[in-house]
Amino acid sequence: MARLLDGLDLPKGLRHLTLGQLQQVAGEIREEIIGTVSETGGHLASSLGVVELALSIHTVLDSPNDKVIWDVGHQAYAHKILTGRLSEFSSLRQYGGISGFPRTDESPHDVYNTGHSSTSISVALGIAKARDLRNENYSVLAVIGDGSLTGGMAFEALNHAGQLGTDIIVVLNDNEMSISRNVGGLASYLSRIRTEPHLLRARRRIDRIIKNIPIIGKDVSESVRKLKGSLKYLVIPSMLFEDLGFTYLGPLDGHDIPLLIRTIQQAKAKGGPVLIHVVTKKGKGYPPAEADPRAFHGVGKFHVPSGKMLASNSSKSLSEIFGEAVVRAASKDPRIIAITAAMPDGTGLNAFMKAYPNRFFDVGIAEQHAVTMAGGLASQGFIPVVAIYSTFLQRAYDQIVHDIALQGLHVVFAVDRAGLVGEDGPTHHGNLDIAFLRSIPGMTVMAPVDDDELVSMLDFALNMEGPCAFRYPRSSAMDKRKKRGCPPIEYGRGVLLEDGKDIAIIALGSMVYPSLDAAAILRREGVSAAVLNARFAKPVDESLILEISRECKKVLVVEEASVVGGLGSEVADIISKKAQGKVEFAHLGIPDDFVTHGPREILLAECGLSPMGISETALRLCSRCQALLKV
Ligand SMILES: Cc1ncc(C[n+]2csc(CCOP(=O)(O)OP(=O)(O)O)c2C)c(N)n1
Repeated sequence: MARLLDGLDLPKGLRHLTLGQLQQVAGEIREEIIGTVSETGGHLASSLGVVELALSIHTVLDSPNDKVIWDVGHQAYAHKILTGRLSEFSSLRQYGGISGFPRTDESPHDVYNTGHSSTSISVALGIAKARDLRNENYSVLAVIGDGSLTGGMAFEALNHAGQLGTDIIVVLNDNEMSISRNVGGLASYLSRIRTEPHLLRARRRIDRIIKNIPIIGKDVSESVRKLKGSLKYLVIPSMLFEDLGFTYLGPLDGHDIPLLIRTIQQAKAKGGPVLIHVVTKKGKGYPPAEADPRAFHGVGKFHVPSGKMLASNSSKSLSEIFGEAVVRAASKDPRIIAITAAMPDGTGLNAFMKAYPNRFFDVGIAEQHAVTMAGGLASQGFIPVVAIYSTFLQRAYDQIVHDIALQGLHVVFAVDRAGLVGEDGPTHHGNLDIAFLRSIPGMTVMAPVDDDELVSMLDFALNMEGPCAFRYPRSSAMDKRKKRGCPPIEYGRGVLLEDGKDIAIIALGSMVYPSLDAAAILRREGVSAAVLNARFAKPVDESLILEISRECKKVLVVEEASVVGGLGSEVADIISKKAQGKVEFAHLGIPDDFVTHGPREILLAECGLSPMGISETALRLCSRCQALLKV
């Protein structure tokens, strides 16, 4: 049977559909999302949960004249399909295909790039204010999940929006989940609203009655204030959003299309800041995802009929190896605490959560708070291990500087997903951590080459003083055949893995094994390359670097991090100051640009960070020197 979806002029065509047809389109979108994501991987459960919501928004609003902002943007697949990207949808997250997140360069319906959480209300407020300043007339609507609402920025924006009174609509998509179950007082608050909506209605009635009491003199008004206070805080869940200046509509069934359409229309007509609280089921319409939304939050390829993941690699990830190592360390040292910002599974800290629930903290999507709380714990003699993805640690930069490093506090940062993450693309690549961490006084920065070295670096970090970070990429544990043993970590010292006389390759972390492979290629070309595992991006092993630089006369630094401010900058600095004129230098890293999405191997190769790319750069450096010698 032909799909209704294929013949529609989207999004405008939605306005002419009957309820039955809208429901049919919802079913077709779900099938499209499930079919595509089973092949491409992606954020399945979150996207399935908002199909009716996306349909209703695009039925009422006139995008792109009206502006719709999706917080994080991982749930925007239905929005993409509904805004003219059905025919490209099968290329989701593929190299050269459409992005898994809203991208302004992909469609005028994506009004803002997102990927990190809790930004949507600030963006919406900015756009709404721009509209008001120009006396324009359109609606601005932000969709934010209950998980993303735990991020501080969301509260900062709510606080400001309530004060400004600007026309904006915030849709709170409450599915009780972040990636794992949502945490904190806000989650309990939303749960009370969900389970006791009659209390909210009663509260509104009482508020109306109080408003209508004629107020004669100060005493009456004082008793009314007291009455309101006691009712508000003792009988009925406090209405946080209304108290902040929003009109609150809800809670409503986020899969009921007519109700959603009516409510969005009401919100538009009402004006001012309006918050619509919708309750949705994460994974809706695909039983395996409904049953286990946590596993289906972000998935690789899977078998649609059974929901079974088609894992390409069964070996443990570096995150799991890290998680197990922290548990082992914690069994010997009661001072060790583990902290995650809403990523217990992704960081491997779920093992710690089970083993030591009292010493484990999931703070919600609140990286800044995670870091400063770790500072508080460290100031009292505990040893916090804060595991955060490189890209999300960007958010807590001031906290690392001001709340940790400035006081020399011993906090260990496990920086996961460092370097190029692959299909999630530029919002998620972790290419800046080396640069931003290296520039902080007193900070130690390491990068392991494999799982053994990761475990050794964790132990080393736990036993040193002051702030310390080690960063590792998204990848499975290294190929066992490549294991070379792991000599003990010494502060600020690298390890010479292979001797050579023509060129020295100084490699960091994930680039050490590709550099060894490059050295093998070079050997076949008659070039003898030394390979140094730098281990430390700060402090660097200056004496060893100078020694092999002087010996080889050519130095190539290779790192999976931005070329701006990376290890290469430091090595170039050392060479220029201390071996001037005698050593030729080249640097391979992630270029000073935002790298697109696609398989990690392709992206790395594009940056020249493959064995072939490294050997080619090394050969160029060698032949450049030859040419120079001949002149
Ligand atoms: C600053 C930041 N930290 C962490 C993440 C990783 N992350 C992506 S989605 C997500 C959960 C979002 O939960 P919610 O907003 O409730 O959306 P849902 O997936 O439940 O629809 C998290 C923690 C992120 N995108 N940004």
